[in-house]
Amino acid sequence: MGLLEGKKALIFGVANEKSIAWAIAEAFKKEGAEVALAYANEAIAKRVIPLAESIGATITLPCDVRSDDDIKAVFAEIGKKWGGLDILVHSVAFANKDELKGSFLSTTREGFTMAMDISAYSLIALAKEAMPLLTASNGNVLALTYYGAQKVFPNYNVMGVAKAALEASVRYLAEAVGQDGVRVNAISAGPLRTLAAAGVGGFNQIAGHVSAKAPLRRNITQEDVAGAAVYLSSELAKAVTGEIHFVDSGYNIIG
Ligand code: KAL
Repeated sequence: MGLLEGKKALIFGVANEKSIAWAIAEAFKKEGAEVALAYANEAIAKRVIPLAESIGATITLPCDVRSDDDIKAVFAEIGKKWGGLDILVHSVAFANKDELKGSFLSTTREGFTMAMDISAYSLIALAKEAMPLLTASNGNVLALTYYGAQKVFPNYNVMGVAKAALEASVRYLAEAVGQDGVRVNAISAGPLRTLAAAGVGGFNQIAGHVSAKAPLRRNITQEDVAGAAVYLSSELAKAVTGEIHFVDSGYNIIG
């Protein structure tokens, strides 16, 4: 028996086969869950739909998380097809490339608003629409974050502020939905070479520092994150909520 046998999981944020969300989808499937994928736009659909088919995920839905109408449509469809939901995964973030270099002082109002909307507010918007489906099964919500929410890293800039808002939102949401039996947690993953990391400066230096200084003296893999995602979404973690759980080779404990 898998740890997620019979559970239904909706995952936002698969962009390609290197996505953390994709490793989570594969691990969930392996543990017996049924998986649906929501994708951001048509360009991404071309990659996501074949991936979905490869794990027998029959539900793939378009969703721009900036649109309340898109979000409503996704959960209406999940309600119609599944009648409930056990697991919601939020693995979505975006900031304009211009904001991810140079001085944080240059952050623009537009760039700040965009990063906050897509990377932090969207968790609240998704959770709100998912709640009627999640309550029936004591479901759970899982978000992805990065240590740049808590400490300053070069180039992470406005995304660090957005992740700080996301982490605080995890705690406030956990309090808001706990009385309905729903849990909310985040995984703070170490540096991973995903599409989001591509073309942004400073990644190699940060990854090099982790492999030199982290207690485990290595970088993590997408599968390392997926393992923690399975645990947090399973009955094993039924008393765990409002947590930011580091999967980072222990890097965050080093001073
Ligand atoms: C300090 C680190 C080095 C990298 C710095 C910034 C990373 C920001 C993450 C953010 C999500 C990246 C973007 O939004 C890129 C975007 O401007 C252009 N890319 C895209 O549009 C692609 C096609 C799509 C798929 O990407 C998105 N986001 O939709 C942080 C490193 C060490 C850890 C990382 C990468 C953390 C993280 O938050 O991803």
